[in-house]
Amino acid sequence: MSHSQYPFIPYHREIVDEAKMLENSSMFYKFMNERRTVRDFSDRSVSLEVMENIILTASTAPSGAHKQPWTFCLVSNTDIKKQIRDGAELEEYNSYHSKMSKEWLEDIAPLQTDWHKPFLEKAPWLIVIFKRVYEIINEKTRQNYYVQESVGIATGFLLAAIHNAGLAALTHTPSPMNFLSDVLHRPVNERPFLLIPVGYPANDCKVPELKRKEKEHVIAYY
Ligand code: IYR
Repeated sequence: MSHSQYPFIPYHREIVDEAKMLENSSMFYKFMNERRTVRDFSDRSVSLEVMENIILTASTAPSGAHKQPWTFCLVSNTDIKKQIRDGAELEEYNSYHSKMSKEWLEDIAPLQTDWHKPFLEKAPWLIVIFKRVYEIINEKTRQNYYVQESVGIATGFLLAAIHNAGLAALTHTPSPMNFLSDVLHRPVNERPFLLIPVGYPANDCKVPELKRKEKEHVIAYY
């Protein structure tokens, strides 16, 4: 059976000896373990080129049928950032005052968050991730696959790339997020997935003292 219309190309990874592999994996773990979610940003600028590299890295993520079902809206415009802040604060005010359960509020108490979201104007960039639930090609719809998984993986790559660049981010989920589609005039096949402010942490930035689970609690061995 010939698949010549779907060409394959050779793929190799450089063989890394076991000692080096152990060192690389341990160093990468330590590096990623330094990543923290930040809510206190500096207004110091970050170049567009850096942001584009970060997004291109995210877009290398695997996706169902290689559809890359994502759009990363990159916002620096102060007017649009204000509209996003206003929309988010309206939703968050309602969440904190009536929608979130007592248990939920208890669970996030250590993060000391509230409905005020000044970082949405302070951070130099907002990345608004949209998942593309289907494609529109020549006015016809075409399916995408495992969209939630694909966009989740791409977001993980994005957060790693932001950390690697020496920057910080917040994975923010004002709920509901429909206002983002309106503010950014997104097409009907896209749904908001996450709102991610990116920048330098403020000089006096503090983060909650959190512990991460030990390996016994995250790995089940068979
Ligand atoms: N979305 C709200 C509340 C919130 C919810 C969870 I779950 C968190 O981990 C943190 C916050 C907010 O962003 O304030």
